[in-house]
Amino acid sequence: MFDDRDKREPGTPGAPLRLDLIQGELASARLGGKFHYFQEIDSTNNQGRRLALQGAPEGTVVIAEQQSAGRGRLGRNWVSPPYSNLYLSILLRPTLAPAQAPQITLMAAVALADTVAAFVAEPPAIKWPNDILIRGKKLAGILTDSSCDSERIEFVILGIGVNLNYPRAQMPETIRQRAISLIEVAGKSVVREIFLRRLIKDLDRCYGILLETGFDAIAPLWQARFGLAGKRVRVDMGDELLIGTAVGIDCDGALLVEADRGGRRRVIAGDVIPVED
Ligand code: BT5
Repeated sequence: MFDDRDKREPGTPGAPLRLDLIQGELASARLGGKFHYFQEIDSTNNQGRRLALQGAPEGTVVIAEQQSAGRGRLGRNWVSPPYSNLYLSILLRPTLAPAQAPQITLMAAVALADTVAAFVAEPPAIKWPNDILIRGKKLAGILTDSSCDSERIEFVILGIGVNLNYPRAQMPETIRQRAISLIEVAGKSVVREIFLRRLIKDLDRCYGILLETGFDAIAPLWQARFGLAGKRVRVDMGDELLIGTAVGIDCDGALLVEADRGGRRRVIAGDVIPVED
């Protein structure tokens, strides 16, 4: 059923991914040594977890043309139409303590923002903890699922969804006002294989920095791309609504907010919404 698609030139909109074009180049890297490719899957993070439990090595990539149950955080959905975007999950087995797991999300946001910046002149912004925005709209999201025991991280599934050749007109109403795709910013379609190769290399570089030098070396890179520094924010923490001014991140990746009610607060988990004054 995919015969016609398979005949399209790689890189043309709607053509299947040609992983053979990039795999050789990634063979020596920590990440991207092996790809598991699916035309459709429930969620690449779910498949990554299944492979991790079977003992797959660090750097294994699961990538799908579409997801039938793409996941965001807190049970939310990731809209995953076929053959236009990237949906991938990378299996990591970092030598980090469980409390350091959030650093993986922040490290990945730096890498993903660097990749995006290589394709468009308009600077991407990181929205804590896991969104990449352009023009204030969501271009990409990161979902990390970790498995830990009390002392160490067993594995992390680092999931990334990024809108590349996804025209606004095709987006469902639920996300059309708040989402964006690189094709709209670049004014032309993006060759997915080139984006993917660059992304894996940027992730490989940033992950190496995190493991070898530590989060102190990632934090300033993150801070430089933090779109909300000094801005008024509302943080929905589920059981509490915090209003104040975003400052940046703490040494462990927690969001720092100067609360209107006084005091500097650390946010470990929550949704950050910019507030118009
Ligand atoms: C995220 O969650 O932003 C994490 C998204 C991670 C998706 C990747 S795809 C590969 C891997 N496999 C998976 O199953 N997931 C990962 P969150 O911050 O909770 O944001 C979810 C919200 O973003 C939704 O409730 C929508 O409002 C919005 N959204 C959904 N699909 C979108 C899309 N394609 N583009 C922009 N926004 C979207």
